[in-house]
Amino acid sequence: MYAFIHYSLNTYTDQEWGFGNEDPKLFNPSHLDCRQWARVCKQAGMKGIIFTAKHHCGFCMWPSKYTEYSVKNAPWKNGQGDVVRELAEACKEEGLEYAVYLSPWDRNHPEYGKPAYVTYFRNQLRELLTEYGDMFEVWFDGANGGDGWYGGANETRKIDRTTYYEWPETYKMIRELQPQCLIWNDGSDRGDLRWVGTEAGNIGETNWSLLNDKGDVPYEQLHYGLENGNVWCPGETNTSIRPGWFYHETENENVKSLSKLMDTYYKSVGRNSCLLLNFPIAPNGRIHPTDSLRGIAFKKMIDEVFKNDLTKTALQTPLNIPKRQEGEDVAALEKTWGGGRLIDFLKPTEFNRFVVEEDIRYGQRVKKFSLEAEVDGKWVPLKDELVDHGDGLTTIGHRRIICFPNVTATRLRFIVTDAKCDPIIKKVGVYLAPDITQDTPDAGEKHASDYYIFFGADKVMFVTLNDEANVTGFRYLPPQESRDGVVTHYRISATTDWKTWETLGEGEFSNIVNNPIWQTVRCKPTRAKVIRVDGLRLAQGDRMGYSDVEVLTEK
Ligand code: FUL
Repeated sequence: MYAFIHYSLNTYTDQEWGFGNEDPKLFNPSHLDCRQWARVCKQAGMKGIIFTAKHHCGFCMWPSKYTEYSVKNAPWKNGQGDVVRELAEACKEEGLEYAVYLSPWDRNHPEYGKPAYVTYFRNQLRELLTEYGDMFEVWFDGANGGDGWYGGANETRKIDRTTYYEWPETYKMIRELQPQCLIWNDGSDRGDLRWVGTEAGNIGETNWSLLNDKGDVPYEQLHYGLENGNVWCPGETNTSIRPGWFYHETENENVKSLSKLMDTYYKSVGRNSCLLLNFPIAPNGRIHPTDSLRGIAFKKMIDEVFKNDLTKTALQTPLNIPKRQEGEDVAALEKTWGGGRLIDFLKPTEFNRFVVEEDIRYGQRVKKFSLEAEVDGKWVPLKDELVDHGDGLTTIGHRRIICFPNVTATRLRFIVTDAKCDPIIKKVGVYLAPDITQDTPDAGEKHASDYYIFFGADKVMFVTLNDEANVTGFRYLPPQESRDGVVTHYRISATTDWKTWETLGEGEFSNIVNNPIWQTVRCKPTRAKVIRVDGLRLAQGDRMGYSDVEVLTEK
């Protein structure tokens, strides 16, 4: 597990994607404290931090010599500050690793879309790679919504993701300057690890750490890997502790609950991937207390679940000893347990978690396994309760955690039933996770619609209020199942008489495709009986859709 930190001008404009024309003067935190970030992340069990040195708006959190759009033109520390440096130092002090997110899409830069920008981007990356010590990873986000400020041009610039950034050149520079640094890239050129196709915090229960080195990577491959891929490219599950990546005061009640975070843990770390958990920074320059307390409670709960390995006092018998294969380290093989184990607890024992690890120095081999508990003399098959289909007992890799309801059994039988070649199991563990008794409920990401909603055309939705009211905003929850009908660009207007319409807002729901959460548009109080939503652009399809809407009114 390692942490993401999202912090930029967006923090001060309540946005998820800045347009590139936001004023650097907005950056003036009263209590910016990177040591607080590092302390919180460490106590939350994170081994390192990846920081948004530059997000899509182009504002640099370090005083890059290649642009004026940076902290050097902000009032914070009279333009003398450098957030990247403060964080790199804080990480060192806390014994954490440090890394940066550098957005290739730059909505501020006048040359974006032209070759000159690629040189600029590489120069910035060189600064980051050479002036701040070792980085464990560099994150190149692939998002690109096209439009932006671009130095005042205010236009849409499309790039060819496969050629524009000239990634091979950039990779070469990274390998030379920091050979240990991992490259994360959801663009066309394969990085060292992969996005998992969603920002919701889960990867496929079947999860191969392989991809092919060439070609497009569709959602299925991002999420499940590729069984017979030819390069090692493990998944990194990224998600935020709040609905959004940046801080929004309106989400203070929506910090993920402990149960939700544990679910995320099982569906990421427990499925052979790393977990990259985001903590947004609040406008004062610190992690909000709700987020830090929740993060720390999360780590405590993980420790609690895995405190007592019940196999320690059990008798274990190997069920299949692997045959030696040419080129394999015999000493290592002899320490392994082969294709299965019989675990005898010697007395009825209660448990609900099974952990198994392959020695991935020898690759990922296991395709399928079974798990049975001996209850009252009968073998009962167990299955992963976190999967919707099948038993979920497919692939292992670095670590697999299987969750099931409490069972009391004397023996447990784990058998590899299908593998690419002889399995090399490094470790198994059995645990009894406590119930989560004190938990804050996930504060209502669902909202019951109580409006009369109808469509005037494929991309025009009307929301009728029961009574005329002073409307102060509108909220939209996009379809959750697919990108079909997801509104990316909107216009919202209101009327009391179906004749005169007042525009309440027009703009973009940024990052709505990858992170389909509630979107909020605020407006000055406006008398209304009917709200009209125009889906000016959809992510996919021709008819706009929604999961839910909410009209905010003056109390
Ligand atoms: C996405 C970006 O567009 C979001 O703003 C965020 O940075 C997330 C981690 O990646 O693709």
